[in-house]
Amino acid sequence: MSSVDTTQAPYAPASADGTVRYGAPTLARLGHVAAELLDQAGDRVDDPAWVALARHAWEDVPAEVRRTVREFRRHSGPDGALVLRRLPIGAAHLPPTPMVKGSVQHGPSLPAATLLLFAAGLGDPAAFAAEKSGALVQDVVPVPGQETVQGNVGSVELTFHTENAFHPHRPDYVMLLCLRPDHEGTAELRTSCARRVLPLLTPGAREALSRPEYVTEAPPSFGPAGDGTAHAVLTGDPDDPDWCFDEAATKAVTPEGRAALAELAEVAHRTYTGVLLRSGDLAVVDNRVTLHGRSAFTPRYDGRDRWLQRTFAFSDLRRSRDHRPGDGTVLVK
Ligand SMILES: O=C(O)CCC(=O)C(=O)O
Ligand SMILES: [Fe+2]
Repeated sequence: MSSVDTTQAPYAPASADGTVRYGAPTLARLGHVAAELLDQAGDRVDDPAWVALARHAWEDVPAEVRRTVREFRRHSGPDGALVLRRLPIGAAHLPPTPMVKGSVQHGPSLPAATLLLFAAGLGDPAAFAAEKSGALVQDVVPVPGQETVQGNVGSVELTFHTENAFHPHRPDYVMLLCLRPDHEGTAELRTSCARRVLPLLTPGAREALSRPEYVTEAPPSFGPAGDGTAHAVLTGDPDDPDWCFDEAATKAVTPEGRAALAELAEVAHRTYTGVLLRSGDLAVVDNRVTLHGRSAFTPRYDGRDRWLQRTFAFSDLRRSRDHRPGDGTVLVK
């Protein structure tokens, strides 16, 4: 007779493609909680009072959804990412896709309410002053003239990265909520998890990646280049390490390190998971163990382009307290 080890039970009712689809009653109750939260909003998404209401409202979210998130926090699974399909975000009533750099969601909306709810489930939301003015809900949209930028304003392939890899208080989770897919429906969010990639690396590469022989530059918006303190790509338990790597910004300072990064990038490109996000799909990336990127796509700048909204969640906000004046949600350095 087989026994069930509940400590190894699936962390979510994920289907074969690693995504979660709740039944209609659960989605309706979740939508009701988000709509009620929206009803209580003031005029700003970033109002600490609304963030507090979202935290309280998380307790009213259906238990099935809270359980998925709780289990994901404990262990983010072999892919280190979660995709919750078709959340109710009022997709029929969306304004045109924004087209400017630095665009953020200032006014409360159903998607913003949904992101703040899930941020509360994962920890607490916060953002960086140097990025999209520190707004908690940021637009990820293609911007005319920025096509080739290695950032979320671009539309060429966005290479694999740990979000804010250069920062000591990078987010634990990156949430990306799709409001509108790209015209052709081909833009895929790509994720590559250390738990999948590391077993495919040579022992020599794993060892080199564990030595502090890499430097990751901050983007210019974060102020003058720092001293480029060397860091390791892999840290923690060698059997299940964290990794920190940005294909476009992390450089090795030794020849062994360069070879290890090349091997890592090659395996990541060969084995990643691609997800086509549709309206209402929420991707949650465990930024400690999973890199993300995006395929190229063709924007039309007609108000119907791809539109994601992004919120970062921190599982222990206290750790960044000295970066957040007044215990607010904005990290200023
Ligand atoms: O556009 C995407 O799917 C991902 C963009 C991204 O990496 C980000 O906004 O952090
Ligand atoms: Fe990113």
